[in-house]
Amino acid sequence: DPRPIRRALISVSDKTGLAELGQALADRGVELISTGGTASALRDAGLEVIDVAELTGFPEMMDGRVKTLHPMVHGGLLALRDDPAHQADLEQHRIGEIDLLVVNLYPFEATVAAGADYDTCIENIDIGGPAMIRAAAKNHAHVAVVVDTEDYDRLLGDMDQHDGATCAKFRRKLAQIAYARTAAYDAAVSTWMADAIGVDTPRRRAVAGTLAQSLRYGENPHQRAAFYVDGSDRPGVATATQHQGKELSYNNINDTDAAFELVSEFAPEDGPACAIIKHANPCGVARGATLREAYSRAFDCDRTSAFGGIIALNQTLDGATAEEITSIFTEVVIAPDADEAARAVFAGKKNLRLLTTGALADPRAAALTVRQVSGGLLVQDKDTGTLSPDDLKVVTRRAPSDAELADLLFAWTVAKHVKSNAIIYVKDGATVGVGAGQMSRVDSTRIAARKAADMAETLGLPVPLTQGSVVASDAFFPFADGLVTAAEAGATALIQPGGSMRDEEVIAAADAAGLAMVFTGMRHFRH
Ligand code: 93A
Repeated sequence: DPRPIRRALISVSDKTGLAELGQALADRGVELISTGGTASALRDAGLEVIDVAELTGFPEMMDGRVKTLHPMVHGGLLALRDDPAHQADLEQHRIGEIDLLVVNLYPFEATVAAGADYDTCIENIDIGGPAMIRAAAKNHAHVAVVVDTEDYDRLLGDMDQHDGATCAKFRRKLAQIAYARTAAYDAAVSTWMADAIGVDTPRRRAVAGTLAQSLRYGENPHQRAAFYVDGSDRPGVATATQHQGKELSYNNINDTDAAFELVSEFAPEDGPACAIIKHANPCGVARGATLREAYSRAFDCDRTSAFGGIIALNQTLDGATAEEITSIFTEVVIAPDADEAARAVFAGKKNLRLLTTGALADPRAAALTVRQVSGGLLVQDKDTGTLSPDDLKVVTRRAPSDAELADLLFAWTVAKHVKSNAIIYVKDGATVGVGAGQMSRVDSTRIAARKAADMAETLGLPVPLTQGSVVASDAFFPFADGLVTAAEAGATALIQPGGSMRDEEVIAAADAAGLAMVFTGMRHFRH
């Protein structure tokens, strides 16, 4: 059912390709109607344009808040062309049909991203644009709606294929894209407002996103993929600046997010810290006297896995650290900033992506995590749980020493970012063994200890670094076996939520091995 295009309403904030589109439509005999800025731009290009104000009989008013909200516009968009009653209404009120709507909205997302103040963001919420888009999309049986400058050529192509008309299939596709745009737009407004006023319940948040990047493929090459952003201006992989290297892949984005979220737990003023991520799990996390030392210590947790990893740093990347990083292959480095020396070092490594975020993420800021299941979405609060020493309950005869306590809290923080079952051995502010994603907790405990033993061999150490370490477990030990394994590996202290039916048994095993153990009363599952 091709529909001819005789009249078009064009109202665009982004004037990219506007003159060319206007010209192409005029060449095809289409009458153009436009709002203020769009009309001037078209006139500047030498085209004839009817002002919306002329159509509606009302001037644009209230700083442009009311321009197109009028029956002359909405009647022209919504009238069914094959319904005699609708046609009678058009005639009675002298409303002309509008066959094509071209709108792109006030740049709300870009305004938020630029750090604009509250009132400026509010003023950039487009009302008339989405109203027209939704009207035209609803009436896609008769009206074509274009919301993206990238679709101008496709529109003209379709018109040329159909003698100046558009085909039903194309209009349906355009309508679907239009609703995706208005849904994402309102979700961005809601997300921004929730951030601005501190709404912290998953039940009152909108979930949608704007396409930021078409990805070459998904987790695997046979899966198509795309990256959507939610309009939030938080520091992170979605808002970072990429300075060099290829486009990020699906897996890169996922891993870089995990790396940056983890390293953001370590405030810069508490000293340098580094996290190295592989397959969304940390294979090394460490503090250091310098950033370079933090990186080296993180690297020494599991040198094998660190190859081809993602590195996140909690301070400005400097030249010495950059130099150290380039000694092996790394996919992505993300940091709040990178100094000139660091950028110069990386400039020679064309495949290495460098991302800067301006600041660390706030690990305590309320946010949502969304996961898809067949037929739905699971939405929950982000895990922002944090502990202070006062929250800990010592359950063993021996209490942890100050040094053990510092390492226990470090290990607990890392555990939050490791897939369950998570077991983390830590010594002197560095992970020395990470057991992740196993179906049984005792296996994670064994794997982490074995990896530490392997590293001791690589590093030529007389004993594995788990000797004299502390251990964190993201959830309670259901049996004593995991704890016994950790004690055999040389752990001296343990942190875990507690709450198992067999807590008494586990505590007794800890006492028998001379371990200090604290309960957090909080769990950090991450599946
Ligand atoms: O302030 S609005 O929500 N009120 C309206 O009635 C309205 N109609 C179109 N903004 C409105 N628009 C938007 O104006 C369009 O979505 C477009 O982004 C912009 C184009 O304005 P101009 O042609 O003056 O540059």
